[in-house]
Amino acid sequence: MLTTPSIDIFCKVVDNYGDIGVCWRLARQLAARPDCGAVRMWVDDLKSFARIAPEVNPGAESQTLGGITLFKWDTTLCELPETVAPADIVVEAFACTPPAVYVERMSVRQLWLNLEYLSAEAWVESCHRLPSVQPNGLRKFFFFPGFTEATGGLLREPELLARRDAWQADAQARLDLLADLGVSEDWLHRLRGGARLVYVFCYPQAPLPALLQALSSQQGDTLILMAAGLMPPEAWENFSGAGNVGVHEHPFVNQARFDQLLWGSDLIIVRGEDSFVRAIWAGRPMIWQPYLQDEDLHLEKLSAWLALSPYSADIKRAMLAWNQQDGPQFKDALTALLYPADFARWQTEAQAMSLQLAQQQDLATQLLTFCAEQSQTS
Ligand code: TRH
Repeated sequence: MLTTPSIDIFCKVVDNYGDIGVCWRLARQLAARPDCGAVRMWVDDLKSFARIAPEVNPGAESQTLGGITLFKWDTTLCELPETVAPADIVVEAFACTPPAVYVERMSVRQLWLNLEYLSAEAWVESCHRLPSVQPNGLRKFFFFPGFTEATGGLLREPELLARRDAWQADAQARLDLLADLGVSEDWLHRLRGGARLVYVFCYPQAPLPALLQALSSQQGDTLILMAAGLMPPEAWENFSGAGNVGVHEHPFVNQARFDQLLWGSDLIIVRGEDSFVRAIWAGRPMIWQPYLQDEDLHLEKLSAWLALSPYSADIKRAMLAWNQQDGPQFKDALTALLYPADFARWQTEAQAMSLQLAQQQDLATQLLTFCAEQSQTS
């Protein structure tokens, strides 16, 4: 029986910030638990990591952050100090495979999990928890996050929704955060007066001009907030709206602040995996753009999730148009959804989804429970 197991998490940053974003949240959630032992992380790209966690020193070979030991993972390295013994639980994120020298030191004593990408596709349920026998005879288990009882659930800290609710009830906290990120006094004034705040975290293929047109056709002001450098400047340059839409680019913030930016927005546009889940927890109207894949596989991912989501057909149509880069269709769909009664329905459906998914056990808890069960049977 495993009591307070130690945990090693391996992460290779393939692209963007989602790989490290997911691993960092998981590591912190595990390290904060009383039923968990020491947590170590091995990450190959500390520069990307430092953008979402400024406390990370990209030049250090090893460092300790909030009780978590972080090692720079040089993937060409063929040796490990003799003192490095594998932890009780070994999590490789997204099939990144720990270094061969580390795997050689593993035995049946270790529980080895491959934490997979998030998908709502039906096949995930049948693959979750499946073992795959490795060349050295060890078993590696697939661990799939997901939206249904038969999956590993979603990353969610204890009391997250209560913290979100308290923050959303505090109008000044939002204004202080925005002021801190350089939003102008003019826009702070407009937000105080009820201007809409839209957070945009998208891939460059998204039909941004259609978003700008839909928002500028509305009565009232809208401020779009997005991380600096995310879109090329041309994305905004040719837009001459009615003067009621502004764009503010903010410097990258840590994940706690990123969450608050989503909590404080009226409409959230997200992408990939981690920001997607955080937008769900924000409980506000959202549009998701899955990571683009060949042969439009991302559209299958989107459809699978939409089929599970409580959203009405018009909201689904808007999300599909955003992902198919269909500007005219997206503009019409969003414009219709911004009518007060329709937007109120969108708010209700978003709120219901976050409450419903929060009934599931969170991923970190499910992962530890699975490992405890496995250690009893092996
Ligand atoms: O950056 P992404 O596009 O990452 C993607 C996806 O994870 C995708 O599934 C994966 O296959 C691909 O990478 C390789 O989007 P995602 O998943 O939303 O991750 C972004 C992370 O960055 C998330 O943890 C939030 C964080 N973030 C901040 O902490 N501060 C910021 O200022 C911003 C803009 C993001």
